[in-house]
Amino acid sequence: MPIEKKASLLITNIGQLVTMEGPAPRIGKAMSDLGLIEDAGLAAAGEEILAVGKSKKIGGNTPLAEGCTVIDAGGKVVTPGFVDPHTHPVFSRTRENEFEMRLQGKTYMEIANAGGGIRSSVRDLRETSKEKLTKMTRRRLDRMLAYGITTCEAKSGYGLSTESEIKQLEIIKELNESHPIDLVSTFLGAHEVPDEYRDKREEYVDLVINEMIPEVTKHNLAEFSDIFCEEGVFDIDQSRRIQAAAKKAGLGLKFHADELASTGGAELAAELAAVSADHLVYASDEGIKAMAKSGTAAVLLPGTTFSLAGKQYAPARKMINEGVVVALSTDCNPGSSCSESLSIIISLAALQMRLTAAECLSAVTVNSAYALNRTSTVGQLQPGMLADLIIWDMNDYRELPYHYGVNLVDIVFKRGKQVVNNRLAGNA
Ligand code: IZC
Ligand code: ZN
Repeated sequence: MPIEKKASLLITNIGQLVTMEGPAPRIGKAMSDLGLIEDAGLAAAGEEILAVGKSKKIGGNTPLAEGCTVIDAGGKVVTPGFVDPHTHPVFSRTRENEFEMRLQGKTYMEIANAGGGIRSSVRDLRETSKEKLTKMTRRRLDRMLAYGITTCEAKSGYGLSTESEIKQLEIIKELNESHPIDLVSTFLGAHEVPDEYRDKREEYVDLVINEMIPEVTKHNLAEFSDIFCEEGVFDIDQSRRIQAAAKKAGLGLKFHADELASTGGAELAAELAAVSADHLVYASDEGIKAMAKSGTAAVLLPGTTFSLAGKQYAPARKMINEGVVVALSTDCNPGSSCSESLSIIISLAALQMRLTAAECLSAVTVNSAYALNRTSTVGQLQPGMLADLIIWDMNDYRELPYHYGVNLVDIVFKRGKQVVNNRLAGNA
């Protein structure tokens, strides 16, 4: 078949090309289908993929533009760039002090109720300059990119006043424009009740609804609205009020649901047709069934359970059996999951939730793109989609969960441009 556009990037001799061609999202058994092409090639023109197929065909048929980057992948694995659908990357101080307190027996909620937790990050963020926060966040995004994350959701939620929430969302906007990673912005004004509203919690709910949501949408600073719907934070009625208002204002919905206790968060997310409900460690059977019906993605965060030294992980197999769209994320944040690596999350999902390597790959590409309303541009390597891809230092994709705790990403392309080269000397 003749190809009209000229390639600016040509990769040949790919041992396993994970295209994820097929349905988006992947449900049930389809999660195991990677659209795998062996001995493959891939061509891109500018920001977009031009063609994928057998190495000989792509290498032989593709007209090359002047200065085209040509790479021999040496039989290695290529996958779509990872899509991380749940992160809190804009924060100031890290909270390793709380990690130590937990090792000594305190729980996440005990620390939060004593004034630590999210509220301590709020105090820090409010007194840190925008410039310093931008610089700190940029370093975290650099690390994510080095681990192959090319699209990432980013939440506010450490401001908890109109002004400081806007400050965070403006940082996300600025970094979306200046950093290679594409950021998807989420307003999380209902992350916690800040210090100054502890004895008038309903007034804080009113502030989120009547002032923050209108201000955020007026300036077009977010695509989604999220809430920490949890015992002792925002209850089901408050969550319904806030998210119904956000939906009315045109925002897509996400939930922190059933993370530490079963409160009916999954059911509420399904009722309001949320795009995703996240955590879900204690989601009820009814909640899981309701999410399958409403098409609400389950974004699972095993790094959080791991980092909180929890014993119970989200019931991923049950969700897959029930037909829920399952995605995975780092939950990168200073309190409960301080990591920029989706690779370690994949190992945890395999070992603790019994996902296969193929299911994990679906969960960090096509299904996580679905959890961000991005299936038309990312998560699959198909002609016309963004040339976001990872060349791995591995010959079989199943090495991904198995070879853990190290970065096996070799080269990352974002929108057709090489943005990371971790290649070890002697591996070229
Ligand atoms: O800063 O503790 N669970 N939000 C909900 C978090 C954890 C982040 C934090
Ligand atoms: Zn979170």
